Amino acid sequence: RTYEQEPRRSASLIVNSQEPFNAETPASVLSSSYLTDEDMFYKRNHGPIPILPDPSTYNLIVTGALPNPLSLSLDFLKSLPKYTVVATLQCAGNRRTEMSKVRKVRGVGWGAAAIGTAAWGGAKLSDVLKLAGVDHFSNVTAEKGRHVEFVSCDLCKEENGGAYKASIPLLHATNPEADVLLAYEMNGKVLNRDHGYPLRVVVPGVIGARSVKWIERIIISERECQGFFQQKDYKMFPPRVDWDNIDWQSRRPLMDFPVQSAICEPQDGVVVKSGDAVDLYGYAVAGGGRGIERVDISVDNGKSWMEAHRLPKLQVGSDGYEDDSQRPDWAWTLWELKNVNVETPCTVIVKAVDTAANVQPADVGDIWNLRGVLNNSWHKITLQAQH
Ligand code: MTE
Ligand code: MO
Repeated sequence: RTYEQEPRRSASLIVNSQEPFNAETPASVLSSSYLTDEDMFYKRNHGPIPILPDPSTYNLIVTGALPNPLSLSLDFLKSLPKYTVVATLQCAGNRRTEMSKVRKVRGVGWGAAAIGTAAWGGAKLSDVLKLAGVDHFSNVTAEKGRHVEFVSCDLCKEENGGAYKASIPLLHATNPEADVLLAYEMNGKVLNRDHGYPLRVVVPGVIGARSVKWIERIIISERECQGFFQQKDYKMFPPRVDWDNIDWQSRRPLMDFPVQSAICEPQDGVVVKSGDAVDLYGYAVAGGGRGIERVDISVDNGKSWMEAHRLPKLQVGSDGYEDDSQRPDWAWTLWELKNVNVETPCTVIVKAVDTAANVQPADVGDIWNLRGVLNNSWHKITLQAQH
């Protein structure tokens, strides 16, 4: 298949690669609304966008090591209890370009906007697996089942022309509180082609690579997915490992993303008169359902710190949690710090602390890895002096 029937896209996206289409949101758009508009949401692809048959003929196959294999129509999936989960999706390659400045890494370059937050609507994967006979809370488990593999239908060169696929552990998939969705809606609208129409997986708190779009098949298996993206990509290596001495099997596939934050406004490199006040805006997010405890800002390259104001989170639709304090934190915190006097030129830094007291590393060099994944080092911009 070729790239002749790609969907129409907003001209305001920042395109990092045309074929496959990889594009991110202008940073100032990210911090301007809690939910990211579908058209402006980052798009991360490994092949052409598939063209799906009539939705009335679509069937999701649930098969493998489980008591009752299923074939489910879209109408049936929509008849199951519907949950709306506000969750941030973040590519493991977010902020890769900064890491490449230390030493070149391999992969599509991304600024700080390979991330976005949407209200995802759909059925819970745990409900579907229960129908297939696998229940998190009883002794009915899949025979030899340890992993849940998601198989798509987009064809990628990394899979030698085969479909994109990934897996998550069975215990994660069957846990209703992990809120893993089979989503058919994004921000209250029918999921569009770029984001997985008619059905995609959303694994909240986990790197975007496991949230498989255009899903066709779910396979319960003894082993984790053996595909390229699970085994030979999206793993983190120490800085000493390079392409000539890499042993992919020595590391596990990435799951939860680490605590992250970025300054979305002002833009890096803008001119500000010394002594003037600036307004700073950005996001902070933690993986694994953890929230953001604190956002620290420095305008003197880390000599002193101020605390940013964390904006209230948005909750839309029903995610099934009656009590706010019980709800896992799957979505980012937008923050602002207004009226900050700056002596230019200066370096502005943001770093966040999550609810488990995890902090971001100061130096990108310490976490350098050859694939340029999980760059969550302190995010910095410079403000130039006026001449
Ligand atoms: N699913 C399929 N079928 N094909 C893909 O290329 N890319 C993954 C994931 N799911 C991908 C996929 C990656 S790496 C990311 S970060 C997210 O989708 C991006 O989702 P988005 O394009 O909806 O933002
Ligand atoms: Mo990704």
